[in-house]
Amino acid sequence: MPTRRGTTSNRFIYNEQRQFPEATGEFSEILTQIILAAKVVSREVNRAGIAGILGAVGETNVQGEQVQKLDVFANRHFLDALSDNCHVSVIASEENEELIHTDHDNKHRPGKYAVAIDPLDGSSNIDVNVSIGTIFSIHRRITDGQDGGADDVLQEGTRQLAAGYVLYGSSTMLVFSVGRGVHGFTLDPSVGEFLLSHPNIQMPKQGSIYSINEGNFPYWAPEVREWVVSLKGAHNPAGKPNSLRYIGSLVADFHRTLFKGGIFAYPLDYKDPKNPRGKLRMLYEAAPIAMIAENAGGLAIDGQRRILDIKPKSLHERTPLFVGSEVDVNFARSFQDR
Ligand code: AHM
Ligand code: MG
Repeated sequence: MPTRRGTTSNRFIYNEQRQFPEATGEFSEILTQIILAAKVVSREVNRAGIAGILGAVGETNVQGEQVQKLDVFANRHFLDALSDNCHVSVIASEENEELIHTDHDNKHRPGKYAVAIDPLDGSSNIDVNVSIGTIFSIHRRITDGQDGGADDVLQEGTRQLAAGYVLYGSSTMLVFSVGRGVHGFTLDPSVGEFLLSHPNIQMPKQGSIYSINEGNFPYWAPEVREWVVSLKGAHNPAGKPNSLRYIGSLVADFHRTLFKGGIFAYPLDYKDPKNPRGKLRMLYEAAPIAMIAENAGGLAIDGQRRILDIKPKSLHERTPLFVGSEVDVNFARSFQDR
């Protein structure tokens, strides 16, 4: 597989596809559509910094256009891009309560794939110019017949064909895996392409950074509190107080963890009436991030169980998540077993 830096994401996907002579190109087309929408969303996220000039959300801006919320904009663009492609049958989006059926005009040729997507994650950071992201996951359909159904997305994470995210940060980056390695591409706005910048990403086996919303400390179970306290002392894998870094955007916090090692966690806030089952969603947050983590040599658990082994029961199911370097995730797990 060519991993020459500077290869465009589309060329890379095409080269990957050529490894499978039976591939029809349909799956590659879905990835290409996601990438196209990501470029449009990236442009809009960058423009949002001058929102004051362009007009406030809900108003008409100086060009006479209605100003949309960025998450609504992103949802529309990703859904359009995926529906424009007759290979996707159903989509689960964080922005839509119900499953979306894309196939209604394509009854003669039902799509073979199901997509779960969080079009713009990190909602608390959208309006303040802090990094946000898109997370996606692709499954092969398992239901028969013309229309897809919820079962097509409600599959274990181990069955994901591809997963990835786009980070809208100081640069826009695309990181994805189709099962063989994890690769990172950086958007070069001058040519409008994602270029391979980080081939075969490997997460460090161990780090010394933890990332968690520690304001939730009073809501955590005793073993989670004990674990976090130990990270501030010397009795942990790093043998010294770990550094705390928390942005509050899963994509950004995970991206740092992927490169620098350590752990990101959103535990069960079992005493919090807002999030009694954890905050993050299995289908379009935890499972795709877990696939990237594992394919880069890391781990992802819900405290005890491997995230990728869990079969979700509903579209917006929530889960606790501990993801990161192997040593650090196993250290967190050891507290659950006490
Ligand atoms: P969102 O889907 O409403 O944006 O919520 C998900 C985000 C994640 O990106 C992030 O890890 C987490 O919520 C932060 O939550 P909190 O603000 O409770 O720390
Ligand atoms: Mg989200």
